[in-house]
Amino acid sequence: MTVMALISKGFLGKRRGDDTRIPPGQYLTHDFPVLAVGPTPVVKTDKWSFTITSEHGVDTSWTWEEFRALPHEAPTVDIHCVTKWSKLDTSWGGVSLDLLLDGVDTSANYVLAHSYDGYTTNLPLADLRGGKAWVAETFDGQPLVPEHGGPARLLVPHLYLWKSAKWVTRLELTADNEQGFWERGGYHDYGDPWLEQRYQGD
Ligand SMILES: Nc1nc2c(c(=O)[nH]1)N[C@H]1C(S)=C(S)[C@@H](COP(=O)(O)O)O[C@H]1N2
Ligand SMILES: [Mo]
Repeated sequence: MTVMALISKGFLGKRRGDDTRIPPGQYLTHDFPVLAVGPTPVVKTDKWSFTITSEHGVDTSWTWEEFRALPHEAPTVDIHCVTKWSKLDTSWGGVSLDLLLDGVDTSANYVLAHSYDGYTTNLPLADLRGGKAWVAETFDGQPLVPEHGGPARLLVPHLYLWKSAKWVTRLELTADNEQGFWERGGYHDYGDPWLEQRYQGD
C-alpha cells in the first residue's frame, strides 16, 4: 500500500467515524445522563394511557396493553442534549408515530406533548411523521427505567432531547404553535442540533 493510500485510509476512517456524527458544540458521552425539571413521577402501567387529541377535540387512546400489542420498531439512533452531550447508537424499542397517527383525522400543523410530570414541549406535527419519531418503551432491550421516562417516552432524535418528552401521556394536535415548558423559558421552538437551535433567535 502506498503512503497516500495509508493516509487517505486513515483520514477517511476518521471522517466516517464518530466525530462527523457530533453536531456543532456537542461532545460525545458514553453515559446516559438523567435530566428532568422535577422528581421522577411514579406511573403504573395499569393506570397508564396514551392519547392523541386532535384539533377537533377527538381523542384516540391506548391502554398499556393496547399499546404493547401494536407493532413495534427497534430504532438505533444518535441523541443530542442541549446541555451539550451527544450519545451515539442508542437502541430503543417503541411504536412509530406514523402508526399512532394513522387514522387520526387532523390537518393540524403542531403538537404540544404532555407528560405525567406536567412537562410540555412543542414541535411541528411533520417532525413526528416519516419514520422519525416513536413512543419508546424499551432502552437497550430492557423496559425503559422511570428516570429515563418509563413506562414510555417520546423519542424524536433528530431534535434536541428536550423535545423527547419523558413519561408522555398525551399529544395535543394544534393549528397554531403553542410553546411548551422550556420553549416558554427561552429555548428554541424547533431545536435542530445541526443548526445549533438552542435558544429563541438561534
Ligand atoms: N416529562 C419530561 N420530559 C423531559 C424532561 C422533563 O423534565 N420532563 N426533560 C427533558 C430534557 S431537558 C432532556 S435533556 C431529556 C433528558 O432525557 P434523559 O433524562 O433520558 O437523558 O428529557 C426531556 N424530557
Ligand atoms: Mo435538556
